[in-house]
Amino acid sequence: MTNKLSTKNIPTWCPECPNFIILESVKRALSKFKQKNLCMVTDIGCHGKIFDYLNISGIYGLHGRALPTALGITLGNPNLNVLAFMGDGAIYSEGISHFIHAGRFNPNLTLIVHDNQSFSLTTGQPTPTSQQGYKSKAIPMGEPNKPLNPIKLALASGISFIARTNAKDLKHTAEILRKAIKHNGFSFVEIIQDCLIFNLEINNKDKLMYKVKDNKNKKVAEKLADKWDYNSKKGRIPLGVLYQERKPTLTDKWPQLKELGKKDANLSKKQR
Ligand SMILES: Cc1ncc(C[n+]2csc(CCOP(=O)(O)OP(=O)(O)O)c2C)c(N)n1
Ligand code: SF4
Repeated sequence: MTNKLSTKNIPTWCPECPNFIILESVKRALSKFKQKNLCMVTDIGCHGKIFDYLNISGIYGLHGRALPTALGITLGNPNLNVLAFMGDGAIYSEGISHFIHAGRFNPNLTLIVHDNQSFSLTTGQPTPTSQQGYKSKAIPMGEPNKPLNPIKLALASGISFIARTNAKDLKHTAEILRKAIKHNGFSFVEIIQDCLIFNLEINNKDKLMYKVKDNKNKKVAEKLADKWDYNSKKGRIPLGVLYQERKPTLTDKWPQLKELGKKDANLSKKQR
């Protein structure tokens, strides 16, 4: 799709990498929002290259730190729609504490995780969502630990919008991203993104995937989170809005931020 959200940069992702489809899903989701109110922070990794191909303002962050950077932007201007793009290595390893606290603080921003169960840019080291036994040149004896289930951690951390999609399903990912950005509070979208070069063994789980209706029941969400353990190609993988609740946001909790929001802070008259 060539539109105002595209740049002239030529993508350097591997041919047919599902990151291309994620880029198109994001553009489709963002087409409904005012471009001047959008802002992104990307992490370091293959996913982070999206910074070069998406024509919105932003910062190319430090590895594992895109989320606190996005939170800082939200503090400066609560009226922006801020998106943080991170890899599973970045958020569930280096950035794990930020994930938990973002759930507690509930800032009004969206975290998009490209989960390929591998540190792909740096040639396939295991991340916290890699399956037990995963072998790469970095870990020839195989990963000894079981993977983290980020959906369960998100629920335990109080994240108020939790969704999962399949990168290969452009339309569904765009629809869920739109809902995530509209959500008032912290929204987390985990996108299953096969890497075509590293950790191939866990790829192609499409047959296990099924879509659920938007869910607001915590007990149901806990059951949905348990359906797949990130460790094997067994079980079923629910996609969609796995949990959503309305609870006070960071802005609701701090009167100073509310005031800043009213003033349309940091936007010049021309931009408004
Ligand atoms: C603090 C820090 N640790 C490690 C690195 C090296 N590093 C850069 S990108 C990367 C891998 C990124 O993997 P992931 O976040 O899963 O994204 P992907 O490449 O799979 O999209 C690593 C380990 C770094 N730049 N900074
Ligand atoms: S290494 Fe994997 S994630 Fe990175 S661009 Fe290539 S296929 Fe995509």
